[in-house]
Amino acid sequence: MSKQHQFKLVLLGESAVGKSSLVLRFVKDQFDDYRESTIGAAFLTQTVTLDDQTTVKFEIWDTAGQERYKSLAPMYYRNANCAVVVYDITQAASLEKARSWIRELQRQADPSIVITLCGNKSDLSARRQVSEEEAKKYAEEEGLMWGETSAKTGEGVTEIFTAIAKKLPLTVAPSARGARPGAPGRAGVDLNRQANTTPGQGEQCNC
Ligand SMILES: Nc1nc2c(ncn2[C@@H]2O[C@H](COP(=O)(O)OP(=O)(O)O)[C@@H](O)[C@H]2O)c(=O)[nH]1
Ligand SMILES: [Mg+2]
Repeated sequence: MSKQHQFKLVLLGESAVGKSSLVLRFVKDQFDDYRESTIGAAFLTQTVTLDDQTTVKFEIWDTAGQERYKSLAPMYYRNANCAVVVYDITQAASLEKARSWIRELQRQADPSIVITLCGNKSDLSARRQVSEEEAKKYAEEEGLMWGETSAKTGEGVTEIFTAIAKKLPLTVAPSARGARPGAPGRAGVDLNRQANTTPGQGEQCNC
């Protein structure tokens, strides 16, 4: 009997590191040089096949990196099973921003969240400011998964999402995952509930 597992995944990271492009590559195998920036957040799904019996469906929340949307992020990561924190290998400052997102996740997200650090724009290695060694070492110290991708060429994209799918605990009943009844939202609203009900209704994607 085949099993489909479902996980919530949130993308975080500085603006313009390529979060939306990564999702577009992963979900539609497309790339667009002139994308409009994400407003608020966008929701998409994609399924990864691990073997004949096992598929993992990701419910992907692509957040906007701009500071003015930062206060919305907890709503997306609060009940996420996994987070992909993206930096741009040609912008050292974007790794600093990624570290700050990771610290926030370690403090505020569910302790079981699987965090992946993703260095995007690997096709621009001639302009590289962040070495593989530096990022990998940091990820190892923090117990994170790490990989480099290019949303432009597609390099590493399927691999990183497949690695996440393999890392997620497939033995837990899907219904027991994600939902944390009674966990109060920081703003006094039941944000879990909102995040659970939004998909399907106002699916928003500006791909
Ligand atoms: N060369 C290159 N450009 C990329 C890559 N990923 C994204 N971009 C470009 O970087 C800019 C920002 O991408 P976007 O996906 O909107 O970033 P977001 O703000 O993090 O969602 C756009 O001009 C993209 O075309 C990549 O892997 N390689
Ligand atoms: Mg975006």
